[in-house]
Amino acid sequence: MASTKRFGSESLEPKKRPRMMALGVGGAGRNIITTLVEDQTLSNINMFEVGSSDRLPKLPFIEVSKYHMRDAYETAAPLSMRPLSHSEEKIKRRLEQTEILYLISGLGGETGSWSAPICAQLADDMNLFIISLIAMPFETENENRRKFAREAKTEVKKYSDILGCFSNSKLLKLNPHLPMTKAFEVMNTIIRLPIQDFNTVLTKEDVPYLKKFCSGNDVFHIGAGYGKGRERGRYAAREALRSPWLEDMHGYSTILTVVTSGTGSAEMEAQDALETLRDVAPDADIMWGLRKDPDIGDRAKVTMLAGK
Ligand SMILES: Nc1nc2c(ncn2[C@@H]2O[C@H](COP(=O)(O)OP(=O)(O)OP(=O)(O)O)[C@@H](O)[C@H]2O)c(=O)[nH]1
Ligand SMILES: [Mg+2]
Repeated sequence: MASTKRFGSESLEPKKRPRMMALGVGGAGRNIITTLVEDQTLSNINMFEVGSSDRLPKLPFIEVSKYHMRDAYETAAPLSMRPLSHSEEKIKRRLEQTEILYLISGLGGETGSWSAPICAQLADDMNLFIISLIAMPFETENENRRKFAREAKTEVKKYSDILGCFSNSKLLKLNPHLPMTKAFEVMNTIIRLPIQDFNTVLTKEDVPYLKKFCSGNDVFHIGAGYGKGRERGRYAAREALRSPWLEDMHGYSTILTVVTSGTGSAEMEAQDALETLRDVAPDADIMWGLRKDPDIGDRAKVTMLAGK
C-alpha cells in the first residue's frame, strides 16, 4: 500500500532546525549559490563557494586545487585508505557541525565534475544528509563533456541521499528561443526551489526518516507550480506535474513535496494538492510538508522531487 506521510514543522525555533550548509561547486554551482545568498529566508544556511580561484568569490570561499580533486576523483581507494589532500582537508573542516548539506554543481567541466563527487564522499563519511542538486549539460554541448557529466553524476549519486538532476536542455522545451545566459538564469531559479522550500520546514527529527524514505531511488526530478483561485492547491499540483523535468509520472515510486500556502487555508490547499498527486501516482510513497509564506499572496505553490 502506498503511504502518505507528513514531515517537517512550520513553527519551530530556529535553534531546533538542523544545521545546514550549501556548497556551490565549480562555475555553475558558484553562479547558483551566489544568487541564493540574497534570499533572507536562507540566512540560517552556511554557504560557501568551492572552486579554484579563477574568479573573485562573492561568498566565503573554499579554494581547492582542481588537480587535488582530480587525483581524489580518479583514485578508487575509499577515504579511510588514503591520505586527504590539503584541498580535501579544507572541505572536511568546513563540513564539521553540519547535519544537512546542499551540494550544488553543474557537471561536465573539470572543477565541478571532479570536486562535487569528492565533497559528497567527504560529507557521506561524516554521515550528513546530502541533497545534491546537479545541472546536466545542454544536449548541444560537446559529447565528451556530456559523457564526463554522466560519469560524475554516477559518482555523486553513490554518496547522496537525494540526487536532484536538472537537465539544462529540458528548459528549452518550455522556451526554445531562450539565449544561453537567460536559460542559465531560469535554471538557477528552479534549482534553488527545493532549498528554499525545504529549508523552513525540515527538522532534525525528519533526517533519519527522510534518509530511509529516499534510499533506493536513482535520481529525483523536479516539478514546481503555482495555483490561484478556489482550487489553488490542485492547480499548483497540476502545474508542477507538467514540469519538463518530470517527463510523465510513470514509474515514480517516491515523492517528496512541500506545499506553500500564502494567505489562504493551508491545510485545504495541501489536501487538494496531495489528492492531485495521488491521482497520477497511485503507487508512490509520498512525504509532504507544509509552509506558510505570505509573500505569495492568495496563491498556493507546490514543489516536488519525484524519484524512481
Ligand atoms: N544551470 C546552470 N548550468 C550551468 C551554468 N554555468 C554552466 N553550466 C553548465 O554546467 C556545466 C559545467 O560548467 P562549469 O560549472 O562552468 O564548469 P567548471 O566546473 O567550472 O569546470 P572548469 O571551468 O572546466 O574547471 C556546463 O557544461 C553547463 O552545461 C549556470 O550558471 N547554470
Ligand atoms: Mg570553471
